[in-house]
Amino acid sequence: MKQAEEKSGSCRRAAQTCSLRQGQASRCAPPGRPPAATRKKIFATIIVFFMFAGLAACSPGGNEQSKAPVTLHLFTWSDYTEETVVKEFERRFGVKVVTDTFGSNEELLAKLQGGAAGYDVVVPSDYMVSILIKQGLLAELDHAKIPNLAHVYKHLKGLYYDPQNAYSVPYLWGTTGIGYNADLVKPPPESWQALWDARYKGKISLLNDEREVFGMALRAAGESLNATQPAKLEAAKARLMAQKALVKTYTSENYDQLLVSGEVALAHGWSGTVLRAADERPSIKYVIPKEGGTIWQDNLCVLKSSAHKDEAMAFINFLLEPQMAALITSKVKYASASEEARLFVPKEIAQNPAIYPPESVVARLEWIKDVGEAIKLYDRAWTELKVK
Ligand code: N2P
Repeated sequence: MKQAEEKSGSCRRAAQTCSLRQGQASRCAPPGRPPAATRKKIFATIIVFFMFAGLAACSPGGNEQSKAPVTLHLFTWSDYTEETVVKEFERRFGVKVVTDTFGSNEELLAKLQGGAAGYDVVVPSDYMVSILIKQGLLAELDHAKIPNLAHVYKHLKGLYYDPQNAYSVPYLWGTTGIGYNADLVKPPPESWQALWDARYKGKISLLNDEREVFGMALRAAGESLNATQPAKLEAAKARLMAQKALVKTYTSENYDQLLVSGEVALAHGWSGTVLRAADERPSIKYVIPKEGGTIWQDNLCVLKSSAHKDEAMAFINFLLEPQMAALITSKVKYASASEEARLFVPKEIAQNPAIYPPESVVARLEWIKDVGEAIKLYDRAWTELKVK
């Protein structure tokens, strides 16, 4: 991307230089040169030549201008894209972006394993990056093409799931907690136990996400959300089964609207989505229960099967441009991995502890990890929970 930008910068510079030279040439033609009219023709030819060469260099495919314009397919979380940023990328690079969305990491994985063809850029969370790497689905990144990686917070790079960031670039991060309507829920919830409070029967939603839901039930019982012992998972399942009669719906995609409309009083959900609901209805609040919950980071990755890896990396680099990253964070209300971006977001966001939680809160949180073979226990328990 940087390359393309440099190209477009030099295109502008080339055009300026050409016109400057043209002016100088006609003013200071030394004796013995061809007559003015001929010189003009030569200059015109040179200028036209450079204009075409410049246009070719400015096109995203560089010297491949004869090919049809590239379309990049982005597969990302719902409500995760800021349209103006995508439009700006399309304008600047002449690449079209088509976006498709998913609601959970498992949905992303299932689609990719099912052979979903044609996606270029995907946005898995931490533990899913390690699974996709293991499955050989991700392309190695060329860091020279993603210079904006330099703006990413040091402590968000090199995490357990991709220690060299060879396959993933940190994008947005956040937490999982409870969104609640303070007009309906009194006193304000402090514990995950609020999601088992029979007074809110039929007014509770949970994420439609097996690791998040089991993680929540495990943390509520003081366990790690990465527990692998069958007895612990059985116990978590029993608690979730008992809770089921209170749950209106398992959804990761419209609980903000359910909170706003008042159909739901308590929603197990992700920080930014709840905060967006709070913008629409100020009685909506976000809390991370005292037992702690998930901290997660979503990442930009290129699929090994992508036919447009250069454009994909250009896009990733673009999303990490501090001003672009700031626009995204301002809209989606998830913290940008870019340290620079925080300088460009409004103060109410940069200093909002629900978006950028302080160290003391982060200390209570846990990352979801790839549990290896134990995922089969989770899958089975989740299926049982959803069908019964
Ligand atoms: C919001 C997506 C949040 C991503 N729609 C959670 N990893």
